[in-house]
Amino acid sequence: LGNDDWWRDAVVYQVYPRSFADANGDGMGDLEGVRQHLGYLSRLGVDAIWLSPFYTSPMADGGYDVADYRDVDPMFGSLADFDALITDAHALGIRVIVDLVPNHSSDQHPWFKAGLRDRYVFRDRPNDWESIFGGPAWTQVEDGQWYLHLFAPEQPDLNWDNPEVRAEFRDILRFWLDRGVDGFRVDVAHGMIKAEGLPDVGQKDGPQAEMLGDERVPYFDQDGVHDIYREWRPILDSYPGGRMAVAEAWVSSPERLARYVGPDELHQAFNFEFMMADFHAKSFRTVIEKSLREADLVGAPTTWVLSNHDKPRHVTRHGSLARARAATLLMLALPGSAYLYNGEELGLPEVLDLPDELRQDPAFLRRGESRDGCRVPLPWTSTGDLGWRDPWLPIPSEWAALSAEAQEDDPGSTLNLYRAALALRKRHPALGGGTLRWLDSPKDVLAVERDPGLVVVLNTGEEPVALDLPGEVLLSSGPLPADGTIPPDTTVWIQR
Ligand code: TEU
Repeated sequence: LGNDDWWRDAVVYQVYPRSFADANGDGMGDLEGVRQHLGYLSRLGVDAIWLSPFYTSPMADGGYDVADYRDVDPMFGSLADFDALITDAHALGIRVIVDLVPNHSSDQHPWFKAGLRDRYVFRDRPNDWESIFGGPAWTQVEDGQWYLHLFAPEQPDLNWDNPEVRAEFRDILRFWLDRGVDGFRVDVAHGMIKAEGLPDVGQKDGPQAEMLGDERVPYFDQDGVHDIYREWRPILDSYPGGRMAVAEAWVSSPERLARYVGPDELHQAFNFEFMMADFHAKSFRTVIEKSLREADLVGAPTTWVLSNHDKPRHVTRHGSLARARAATLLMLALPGSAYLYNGEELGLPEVLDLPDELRQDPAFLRRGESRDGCRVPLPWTSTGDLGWRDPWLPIPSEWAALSAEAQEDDPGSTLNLYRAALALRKRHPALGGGTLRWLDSPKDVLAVERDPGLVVVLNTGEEPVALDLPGEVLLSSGPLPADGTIPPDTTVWIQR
């Protein structure tokens, strides 16, 4: 599978297993569905897949509530299905990253059910911490004690001061490494360690999770969390073939993020700045410069993300498919690795009109925010049921036109744009690697030169722009007129 540093410029495709592909026809995606679509992923050109949780789970938070860290939920298949998936993926040169959820388990985990309170955070009295999903972060049990859950009440926080918890996770890492996984996506990687004495936050305006700012809350981004990664790194390094870990850490600055990455800790951290940027040349430039600061600090390229299972899809966030395609071509030309979210290659929008009674996100019940609209199953075929029987969330009928089948042979389709971009990325050393130099450009236009010899231009303005850039257009996110101008909401890759 090539070199140990594969992750530095990899394109990683996030599979949300429940929504990707359903092999057994029960309306939920499964691991066999993923295996059956490896050909599709290989033709798309991704280097790796990241599987969101498929472990035994009551699904109170889409599987981010794990009851058994060493088994597959029957809804998704079996360990044998996992082994078959990894074998076939590796045969196609596709690496496999799994999600690790160390901050909390399910309340159906045997430890919690057996009442092993020293492995969780139990107190006689709650403090003022709020759950990320809304409401207090504490729930009372029969005898009057309270337990901490930064997320849903069904997700009790584990006590990482307990050596048994640490030993268990080292063992879980080895369990999946022994099965051949190439890496881990570490969920809530800035959680786990809470400030000594669990001090009150004290501030009462707005959900605490949005107050990250410069004053860090006492339950996130605590120094002690780095000891855990220093314990994990030698385990990863003891396996051959470049096993890696990427942190999902929502922290306040590139400097704080950089602390998670390095030769003694994790290989990468998601850089969410790009996902939070507006569709405007100036905001993209600001965010790219900020992101490159992180890369400089850690001495390794950063990561880029436009969509995931927690945020509205970028077609909807940026306001149109043309803009989404333009943002994608910008992302795929930046130095570092890119994380794609299943369905973005089809140009799927956020589903905004799901009936309330079908929504399943615990955040919806508690604070009225729902992440279900980006978790609607992927349309595979253009006819009838779009490749699903009774899907767990209804697929809009208009998505027939966006199905993988409908886009397969259409040269202008989003699917074929992603394929062309990823194929070029494999061939062109300036994409994913190399250096970046800003070029002078009119307002509303972003122009960078990527060494060697590639120029990327994005027009976020309302008028076409004429640029005097000699070279051959390698790829464009939308149709280009014959007069040599770049239309609004378009990115082009030009070979100098
Ligand atoms: O997300 C962590 C996290 O901080 C997000 O919940 C974020 O604050 C929220 O989505 C804002 O929209 C991870 C997983 O990605 C998410 O799906 C889980 O629900 C959460 O952890 C708990 O495991």
